[in-house]
Amino acid sequence: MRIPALIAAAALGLAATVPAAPLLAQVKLAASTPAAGAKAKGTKVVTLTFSEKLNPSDVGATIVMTAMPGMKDHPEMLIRNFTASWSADGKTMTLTLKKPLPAGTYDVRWEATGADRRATKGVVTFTVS
Ligand SMILES: [Cu+2]
Repeated sequence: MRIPALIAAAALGLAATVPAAPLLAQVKLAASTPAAGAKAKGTKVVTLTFSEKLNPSDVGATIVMTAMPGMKDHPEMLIRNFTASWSADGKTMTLTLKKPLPAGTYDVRWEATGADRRATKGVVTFTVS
């Protein structure tokens, strides 16, 4: 009796309170290396695995150093020396650094537009010693 219930709710102006199962789920980060909160060592590769196949041109990622041992008030420092590549299944983006990341705290900030055409963003924070 799902349809009559929806019609009744709409008639009462309550359609927004009816939980609707979206046909397309919003893109999510399924996994990363290093993982969020990880204490890593000698990191030269960062991977982001998404919940669905993505078009590489719909995804952006930056690596930002936010803290460094022994340095107070470290300004955000954009790490640029990496190249991005994609897995054959279109779900995993790999950022390969030219040199391992120096000791410090990093944010990997990503933004992706999935099949539902909604942009989602997120951040993975980890520490390198
Ligand atoms: Cu730094």
